[in-house]
Amino acid sequence: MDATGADPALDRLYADFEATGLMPLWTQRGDLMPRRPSPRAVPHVWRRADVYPLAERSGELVPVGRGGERRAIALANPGLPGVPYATPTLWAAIQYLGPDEVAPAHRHSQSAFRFIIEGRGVWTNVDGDPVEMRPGDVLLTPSWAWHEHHNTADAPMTWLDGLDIPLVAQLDAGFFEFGPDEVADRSTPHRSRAERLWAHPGLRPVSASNAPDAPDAVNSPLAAYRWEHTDAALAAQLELAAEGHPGVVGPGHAAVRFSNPTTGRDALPTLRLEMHRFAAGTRAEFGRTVGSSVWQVFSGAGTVRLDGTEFEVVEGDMVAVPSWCPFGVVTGAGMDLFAFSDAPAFEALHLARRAAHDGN
Ligand code: 1HN
Repeated sequence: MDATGADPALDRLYADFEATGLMPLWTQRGDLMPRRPSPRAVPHVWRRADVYPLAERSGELVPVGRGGERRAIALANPGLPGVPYATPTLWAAIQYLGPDEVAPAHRHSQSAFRFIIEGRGVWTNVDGDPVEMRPGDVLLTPSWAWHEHHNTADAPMTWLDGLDIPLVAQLDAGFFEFGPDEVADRSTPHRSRAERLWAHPGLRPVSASNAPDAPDAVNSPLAAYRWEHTDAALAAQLELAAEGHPGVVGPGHAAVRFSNPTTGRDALPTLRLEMHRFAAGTRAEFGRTVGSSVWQVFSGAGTVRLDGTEFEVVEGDMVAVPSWCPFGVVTGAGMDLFAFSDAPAFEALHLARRAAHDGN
């Protein structure tokens, strides 16, 4: 069926469709139902060496406070012009907080986490529980939790923020509320109350009100996942593999998922958070996955392969992997990669799908 016929009656029909707020399927079926995902987002690498100096310049020039709320600079995928989205579902940003600065309290329906690659001295207060931010840690800010950040150090601190902002925007599900202007709690405990209650392997507090089927059990009660635990878990996997025991994802490839201790599921309902360790000389193929992800090199260096193109990456570099894009990692001396993805949302919607290799 030809939509651009020379027939004046047909032209009038199309004009009347438009005037009436209608669009015929036959002129656009291929875009509505591609044979396989054809993302507008492109594979992309943001270099720490480019991004972090710009965050520092922002710190000198742009105040943080009520209104703007956060000095966060989003990774904007070149395939998604005009929006601050790393992928169609994921927001990723570098946030910069100077000495003595405060990012004021607010809450939103979007789920968030922080991943720290360097620096110390910032506490994020989540629903009244001050949580220290240290390198290698993953911190949660579940949907609708109040949160503010304050820097107690005399040096600035920078970290990665991940949120499900684009997904929530597409679903028209966003809510936001300002909190009080005054910092609720400037105390600086090394262990949050959440960790004191929950960070004991395999030990669930008997008092715990959040039963696995309670509505609030979709969010992990553990406010922080500390690097010492992540590192020990990854090291143990590789040691076990060297002793001939199971546990690794594949040869030289250890990984852990940050999970909700009340359910064993993902720590947040829309975001999957993982840390991957690739031993020296590892070649790992992830194949294709429906849904997108963002990766940040925590330590080491290596090569990521995105749809056949190789990019050298070093500590702090960030990578966007679009849906169905073949993805692989090759390491020389070894590399730790933090990853976050929209996988739980796709699994909940029964849209998750994988292909082992580059085939369709
Ligand atoms: C937010 O609340 C944070 O709490 C970071 O640090 C980035 C981007 C958009 C909207 C809210 C944070 C954000 C954000």
